[in-house]
Amino acid sequence: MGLGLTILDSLDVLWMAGLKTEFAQGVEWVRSSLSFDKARSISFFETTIRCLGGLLAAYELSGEQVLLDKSRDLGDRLLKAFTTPSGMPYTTINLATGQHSVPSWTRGNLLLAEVGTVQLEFYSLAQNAKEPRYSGPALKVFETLDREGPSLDSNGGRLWPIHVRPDTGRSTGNTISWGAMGDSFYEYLLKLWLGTGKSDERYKRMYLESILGLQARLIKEEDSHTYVAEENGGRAVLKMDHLVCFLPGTLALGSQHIPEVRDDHLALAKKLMATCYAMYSKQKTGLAPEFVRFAPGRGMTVGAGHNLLRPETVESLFYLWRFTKDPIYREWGWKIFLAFEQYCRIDSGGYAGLKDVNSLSPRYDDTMQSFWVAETLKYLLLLFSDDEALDLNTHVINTEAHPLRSTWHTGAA
Ligand code: DMJ
Repeated sequence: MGLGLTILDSLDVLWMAGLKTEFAQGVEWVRSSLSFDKARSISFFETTIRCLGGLLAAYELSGEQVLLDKSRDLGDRLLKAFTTPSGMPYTTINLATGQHSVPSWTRGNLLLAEVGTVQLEFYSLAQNAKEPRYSGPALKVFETLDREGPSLDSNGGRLWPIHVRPDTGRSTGNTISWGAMGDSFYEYLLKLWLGTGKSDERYKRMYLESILGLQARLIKEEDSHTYVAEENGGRAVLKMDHLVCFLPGTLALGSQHIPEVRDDHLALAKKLMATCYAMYSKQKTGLAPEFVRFAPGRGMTVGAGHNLLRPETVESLFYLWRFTKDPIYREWGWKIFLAFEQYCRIDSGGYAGLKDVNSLSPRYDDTMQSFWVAETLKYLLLLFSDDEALDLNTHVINTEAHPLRSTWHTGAA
């Protein structure tokens, strides 16, 4: 995106890993070379979760003023995206000119995960900058999704379609997914409740409605694997993206804060965690494909065999380890780490994604996604660190693994 993305996404993990020299080099680059005055169209969502989230987390850890100054500059530019008639943010934004658009491939629709996964970052910016104007538009998106979203199912559950109308903010179509295009909206229902110091019960209610909807309509069993299906046109689609593997971690986190669902949600988290690990252990390289299918009598099969170095399974292993202290979660994480080392590490430096997780002579995709450092390596570091490495009572971790302070209303440090 022309924004030093990997540097911004990596600052906080450098700090947390004790790599203070490299952290200082990154901050120096931000001070001397980072400019958001770039006349090109970029993703509003990706820039918010990776760049704004990365800068804010690094600021909170280090207190380096330039990181907050750059966050404000970026926030001011990103705010110009919240100008659809409904107040939902546009999909792309030009940080230099403020021009925005909705891409044609979504048939004029916005995507649930993109409009519903920027709230923690803007809320954090508002709190750190002491300027409430930064959070208003993003928080209003959740009000609109609540008001204009689907009605409750008979069991009190509620699942939001992945498409949203920019003119009204209304949910449209009947594709439901907790993987691509839906995933992190559900994650932020819980995390926004926690991140805002549990100050707005609306987010908790929406989160619990979504889990009831999930349990009634999408949770399936095949060959002893409990998994999360998708829905299209009212019919179940028996596939699961690796992206869904954030969910065991989110369920486990929620179970610590909502006593009435504690046992139920933790039990579901453990079952889904085992399925996510099986997505790795069943492949020749020990690395998971992008998605799997489930068919009666055939069990779990590969849907798309590439691996982009994604973090979701190690993310959930970290939460499950933190809350249960069952050593199996560290054992699984260690096996995944060794498989990444064996098959994705490049001799000349860095790591690359794989084109086929069942080929033992690696074919690389020649790309090291910034979330490999920001998320996958950070969650592995946290999985094998003592609890003091990150206090989950005072922080909530954004969808790009950037820890943000969550105690604004309780007064705790
Ligand atoms: C990351 O950018 C975030 O975790 C996002 O929520 C989902 N996709 C990638 C990682 O897979």
